[in-house]
Amino acid sequence: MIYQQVVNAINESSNIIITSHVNPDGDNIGASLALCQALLKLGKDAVFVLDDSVPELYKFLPGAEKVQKPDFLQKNSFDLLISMDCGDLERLGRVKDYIQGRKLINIDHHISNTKFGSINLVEENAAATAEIAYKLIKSMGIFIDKDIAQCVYTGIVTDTGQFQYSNTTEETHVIAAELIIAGVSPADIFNKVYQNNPKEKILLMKEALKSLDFHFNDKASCITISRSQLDSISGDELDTEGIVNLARDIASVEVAVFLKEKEPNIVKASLRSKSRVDVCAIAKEFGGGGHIRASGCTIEGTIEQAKEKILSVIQKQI
Ligand SMILES: [Mn+2]
Repeated sequence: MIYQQVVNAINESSNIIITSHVNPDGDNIGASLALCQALLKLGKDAVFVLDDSVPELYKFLPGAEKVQKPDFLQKNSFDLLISMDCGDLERLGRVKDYIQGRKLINIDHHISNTKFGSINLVEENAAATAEIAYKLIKSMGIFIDKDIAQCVYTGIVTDTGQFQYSNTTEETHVIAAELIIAGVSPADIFNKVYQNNPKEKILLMKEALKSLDFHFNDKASCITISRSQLDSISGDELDTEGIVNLARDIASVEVAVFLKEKEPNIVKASLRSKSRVDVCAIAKEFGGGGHIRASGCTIEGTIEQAKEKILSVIQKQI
């Protein structure tokens, strides 16, 4: 069985690198930190290497202060890489440069996963990669302490939209209950993750909402934000997670898009749907991917051009 293959590969290795995708979120940070701590308990030399910064929001998670940048791989030897929550090699950023000829375990739940590992533990029906990490840690007989439990719980809560989305199953809730038994305080996690926004994030939402418009009999909605709007609110790269949900959570809307101008002529699109449209298929048309109800891609052109391109693909599906 695939879990046993992963366990065997871990048992045969001593210096293990855990890595994950750029533009991190609660699930990839939570799942990676959980597995990293479990492997440390197993006596492995395990390090989480990420080609990005841990978002401020998730710095409370145990182990977040020990995350290393890819230059760590230049200076240190390792015998196994484990990629968490990453659908394709490109999203590993500069870590990709270090995988040639290495044993690589790919643990993920994205439907668009390209199975790039030497071992692929990909469960498309898992609500979060943190769920898979939890099952793996349990199968290795490692005690799930409060620290590990907090990381897993945060991954599950964020990737299920606080247990709202259709990926939320009976198993998700059973695992969540086990994590509470292990010491997690749901109120504490929700407070830290959802009631702790920097003021700038809400100001950014206010600015972005000015652009909200509707298409195809109000079944699609779109929010955009330009580079200059972003820069006018903060010099730092602001967290834009959650903005697309403002466009989605409207009665008539089935598909919502959020377009962010990353740099001139590079637009990052986030897509959400409620119950019918496969937004992973839409993202794939632009070289992106993700899940059926949540996906993303990058489109070349101005915001206006990107909007026109993506709306024309949405029109065919809606
Ligand atoms: Mn995930």
